Amino acid sequence: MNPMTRRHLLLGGLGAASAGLLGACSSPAPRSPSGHGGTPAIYPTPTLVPGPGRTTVEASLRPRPVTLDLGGVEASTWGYSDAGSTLVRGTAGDLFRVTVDNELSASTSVHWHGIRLHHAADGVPGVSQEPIEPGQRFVYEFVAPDPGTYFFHPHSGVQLDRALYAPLIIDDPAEPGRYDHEWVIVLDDWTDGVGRNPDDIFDELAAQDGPVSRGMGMGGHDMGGMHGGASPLGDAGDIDYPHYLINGRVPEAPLTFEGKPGDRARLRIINAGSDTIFRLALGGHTMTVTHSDGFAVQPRQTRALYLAMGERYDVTVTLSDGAFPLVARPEGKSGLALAVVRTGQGDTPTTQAQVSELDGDVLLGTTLRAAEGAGLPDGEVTDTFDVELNGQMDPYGWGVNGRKFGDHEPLEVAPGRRVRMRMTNMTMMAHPMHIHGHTWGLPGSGGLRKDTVLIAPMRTIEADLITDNPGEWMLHCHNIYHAEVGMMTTMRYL
Ligand SMILES: [Cu+2]
Repeated sequence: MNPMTRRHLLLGGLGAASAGLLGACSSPAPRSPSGHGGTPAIYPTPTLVPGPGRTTVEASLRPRPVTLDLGGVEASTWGYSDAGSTLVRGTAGDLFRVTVDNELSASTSVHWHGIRLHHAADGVPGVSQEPIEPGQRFVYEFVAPDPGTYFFHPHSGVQLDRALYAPLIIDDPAEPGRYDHEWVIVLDDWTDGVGRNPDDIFDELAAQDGPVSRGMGMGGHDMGGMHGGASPLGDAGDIDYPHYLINGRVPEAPLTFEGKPGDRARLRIINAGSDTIFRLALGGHTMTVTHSDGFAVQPRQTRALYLAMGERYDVTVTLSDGAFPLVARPEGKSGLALAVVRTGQGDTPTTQAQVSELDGDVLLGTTLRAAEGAGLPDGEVTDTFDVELNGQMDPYGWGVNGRKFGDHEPLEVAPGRRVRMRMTNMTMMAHPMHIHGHTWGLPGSGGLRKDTVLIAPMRTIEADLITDNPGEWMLHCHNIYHAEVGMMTTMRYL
């Protein structure tokens, strides 16, 4: 479905009140989302005022065709800079002003994944803005209220499956920073420019036009193309990628992170993959998980953890003496992503490295608990919505509540409520569900804050949020192919 078709479908479902929102964004000229330039903002925009003593962080993104060296593998793709990626960093309470100049041949957008920002900066074409057409500029302005590890990417087609993503780090002014190194680790599944291109993959899948009726997915789930045996997360992703990357490098040419024995390292780990859940471990080490999707958790030790698409975890680790593989194994697929942590002598780990940690207990984020004071505050649930995840691999089709996006029924809510989403996965595959503009608290996990929650097959997860940020907000699977084929809906209130 092209963006225009989608926009029209969406407009058809919108009431008169919110049509004004789209009207406010209809100017094709470069504009600020804050309503500068004469168009009054529809929503209150207190979040455009920086916090006390905070500053403005300016950044520039130029999405464009680039050729990346993945480590002896050249890939023609689309990126935000010649290096592919452009990290954006500031402090909680800062005003971010990011200018996007679209040098692509396709329209694009930028979504600030996980940030509780005001609606006009959310970066969803057809919902919060017009697409940024080729040659156009769009300026995003928002205040990031919560510290943590985030990232950004287009909300346009399957562009995320190219190199159009980068970390967004929001520092905590109160962070004690008791570590010697901070490493940002980005995981990805890679095909663009070396295998089939993401748009072709999507077109082929979408052409199957499978049903998404309510109840359990009836289509056979063909395990024939899968590898690695059964996973507790059900069927693997839909796509076998030629490469799996850590920080843009194939495992045959891994990056090396250096330290000294006894150093403490903080790893901010982001799964920017489009169709791949990873198990991650640092060989020979135990990690302490400190944050999930930006928010503090009760510290938990583990030797391995799962990262679904769109999830982020911060871990700390005390480094041993030697050279160690940092590995991310794609769940249910063959291959792996690799980096090296070196503090001393030792052979450089290779793709043949045996990392026994990956085959032991693997931590699933929903088993974490919110840190003291970091959970969503308790309160009485005022509205409960059932959100059923439907679909199957063959014939390929994915949806929410028996409908594909465009034909979806928005969750209609009101401001000042505590909404519970009871999300049930009726399919044979795990789906990372992502909410925009809000951070859930999971009542089953002590109020754990998450914006991306992996839901295993035939499981139900309850996720609460407080409606304090008016707008129409996406709720969708972060498998980008599932989302684009229809596994998205919205929640809206004025
Ligand atoms: Cu999905």
